[in-house]
Amino acid sequence: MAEPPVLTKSLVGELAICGGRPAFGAPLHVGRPNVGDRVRLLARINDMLDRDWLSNNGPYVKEFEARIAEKVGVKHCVAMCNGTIALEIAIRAIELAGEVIIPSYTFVATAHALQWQEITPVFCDMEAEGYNIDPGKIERMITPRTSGIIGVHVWGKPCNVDALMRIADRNGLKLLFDAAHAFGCSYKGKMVGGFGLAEVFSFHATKFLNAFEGGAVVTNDDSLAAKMRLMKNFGFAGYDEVIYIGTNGKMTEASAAMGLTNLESMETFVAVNERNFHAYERGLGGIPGLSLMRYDESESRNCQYIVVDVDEEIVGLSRDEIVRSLHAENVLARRYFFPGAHRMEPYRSHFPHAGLLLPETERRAKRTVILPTGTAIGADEISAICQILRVLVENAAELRESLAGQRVAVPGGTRKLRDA
Ligand code: T4K
Repeated sequence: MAEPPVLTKSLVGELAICGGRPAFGAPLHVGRPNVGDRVRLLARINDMLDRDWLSNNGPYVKEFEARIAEKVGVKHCVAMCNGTIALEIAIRAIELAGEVIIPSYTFVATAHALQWQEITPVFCDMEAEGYNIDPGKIERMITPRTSGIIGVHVWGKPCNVDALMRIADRNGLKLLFDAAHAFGCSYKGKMVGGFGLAEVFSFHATKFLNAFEGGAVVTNDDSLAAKMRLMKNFGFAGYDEVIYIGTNGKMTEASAAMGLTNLESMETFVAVNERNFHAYERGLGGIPGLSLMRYDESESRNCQYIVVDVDEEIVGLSRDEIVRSLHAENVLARRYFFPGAHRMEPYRSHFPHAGLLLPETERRAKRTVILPTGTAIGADEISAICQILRVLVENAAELRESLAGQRVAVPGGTRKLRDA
């Protein structure tokens, strides 16, 4: 019979990385999907099957678009098959070209959506306090080839929209937002979705609102919305009439059914995420060197991410030593967005020295750890995770010594754990 997990640990020797039994019998993932009422979902799927209409702008997609536009307070929502294609289509529709300034501290899809269309992403550094692009560093990145800026609302905390709008206006640049994390969040009381020329949501399985896979571009611009509707459907304006270059960016009816069902549970998802956030706040309280990212309580927020900054000098362990220790316990914490898009291909080869201009990004990428939350976990799991972190930090010196001797597998052999 499998040995039971060990939820309470107080000694270094009990830690799984030191040979103890893992705290959890099954992996705790970051990004477990939030799923609403299954009965409602299956009823919708049955209706869809009865209707024999599975894709191509079906009734659920139209309803989903209307609901999203209404929630966000914009004129148009154009639903797509995922957030990356939605970004690509938005970038093409607003006619970005040449170079576009983006943060490097983002999921690599923001950069790829540009590079895929042979537009060069120019990486700008992030704020010292916070996780978004630093408006004060944008203008020095502008060249005669710059056509726009893509702001990313990282972790659902809106970037400094006012400053970005001023910079875009002053320099004649187009402004788009990657709002993949920020559905349900507001900036100065106005819902994210209504800023810039357009904003792009992701409804991937791991996102606050999921549609299995899915995405959308929201905008108040009528002609832009019409153009994107053509683009996501091969450019078809009628049965045999193609009037534009397009691709296949359509959302399926099954995805829209999932999205609609989850929209109905949005308040529950926020409440669960907030409850989890407060459980982490209590559990991590007083652990020196670990700081939990806070959400602005005067704004709408989805609290979808538990983001912890690890100050190695205070903690006595690096972020990576902490992540490895958590993984040994079956807590699959993530190092988003390590190592920064500028250190991924093809950007690493294109701009080998980009890191020199991105000191805050390089710093943050080494210090940030994302912990599990969402409807898949509860107070007991969070309390156990925090207790493990407390044992790690309180015994950092002893643990480091014990880890120093351990070797781990790396491509091409093994290395000392600390250097891997
Ligand atoms: N812009 C930004 C700022 C983004 O963060 C993203 C996506 C995009 C654009 C592009 O939007 P999409 O094209 O994806 O709609 C994950 C997600 O796949 C990705 O959507 C997300 N950002 C990114 C931050 O995280 P990976 O490569 O880390 O995925 P993966 O497979 O490691 O899964 C993440 C975790 O979720 C795992 O711990 C397992 C868990 N998981 C995942 C799925 C799919 C589940 O428990 N169940 C599931 O069904 O990128």
